[in-house]
Amino acid sequence: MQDTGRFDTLGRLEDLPQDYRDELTANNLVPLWPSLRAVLPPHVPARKTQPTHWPYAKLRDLLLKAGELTPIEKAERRVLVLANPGHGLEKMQASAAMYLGMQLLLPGELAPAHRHTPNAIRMVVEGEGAWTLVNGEKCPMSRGDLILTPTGLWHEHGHDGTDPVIWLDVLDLPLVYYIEASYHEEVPSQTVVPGQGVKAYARGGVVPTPVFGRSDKAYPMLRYPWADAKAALLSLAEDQPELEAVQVTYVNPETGKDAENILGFYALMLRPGQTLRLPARSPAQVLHQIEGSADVQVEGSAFTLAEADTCAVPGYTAATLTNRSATEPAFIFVADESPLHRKLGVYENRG
Ligand code: GTQ
Repeated sequence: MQDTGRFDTLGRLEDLPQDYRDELTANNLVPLWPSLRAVLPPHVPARKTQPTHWPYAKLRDLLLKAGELTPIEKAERRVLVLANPGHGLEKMQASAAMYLGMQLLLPGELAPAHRHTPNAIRMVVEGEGAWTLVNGEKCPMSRGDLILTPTGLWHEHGHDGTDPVIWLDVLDLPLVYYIEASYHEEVPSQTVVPGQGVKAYARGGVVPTPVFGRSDKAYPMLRYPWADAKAALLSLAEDQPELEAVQVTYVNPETGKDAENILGFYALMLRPGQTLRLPARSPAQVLHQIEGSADVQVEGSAFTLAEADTCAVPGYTAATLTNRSATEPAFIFVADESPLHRKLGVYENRG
């Protein structure tokens, strides 16, 4: 046998005498070698995140039922969490760093003001007349709108309309909780202040000139209307007919960087009939169908995203998306862990 200098079979815990193991335990010590391959597996990380599909039709039924069963005063946030079974449902994780919740607000209800260390966004799924007040900025909620509630900003949700409003919450809660930095604070209410990022940054390519000093807002734009993101995708697709991945990134218009620090947010358009293979990259992703319908293939799993359906794609895994319509584009909201992976220096694109 050739000596490669590698050790193929490492010792097991059971190979050690019981009294030695007991003494290690009594001294809060653990031998590394029985667990070395588990924590540093060869080539591909161990992932608990499983490809998971949450069809909206069922989720909507159960969420409306929660509206009957639990008044807002007993919930504060009336949310059903989209939990990835690979992590264990009780962990309330969609992936290692992402939390997903579907939230219901009924006409006249108020989800009171608070702020917390995890960053959040809302992707509006259904209904009109609700709003989120973020550090005093009133953000109306319409289908497909993206609203930021970044770390430390006060936010509350209200509803002046006549029908239920439902939105998807995406938070980096699992990560912030894991690093033992997750907490919240309450405030009785906020006052509405003038100045809306969506107006100040209304057009791509031009930003307000700081003649008398720059805005001191770390998050100058809080609401990204779907009408604008959709128009950007349609004109990008028209301008660049050869472009394979017609995708835009939601950015901070002052810095051009990701809209939030930990998770990334994107809108993707599939051309009529298009099949797009998303490369295997280290961050996990979440896909939410805004308009149209798409077939998704991930490793051994396949599902069809109908409108408002959501799914999770593990990291280091390619996904193939097919627009089910031959005549209409399909639009997908994507959330991923790229900003986190890039900042930590572990981002990889394996093609
Ligand atoms: O709307 O502020 O899904 O604080 C989880 C935690 C929503 C919210 C969630 C929250 C919120």
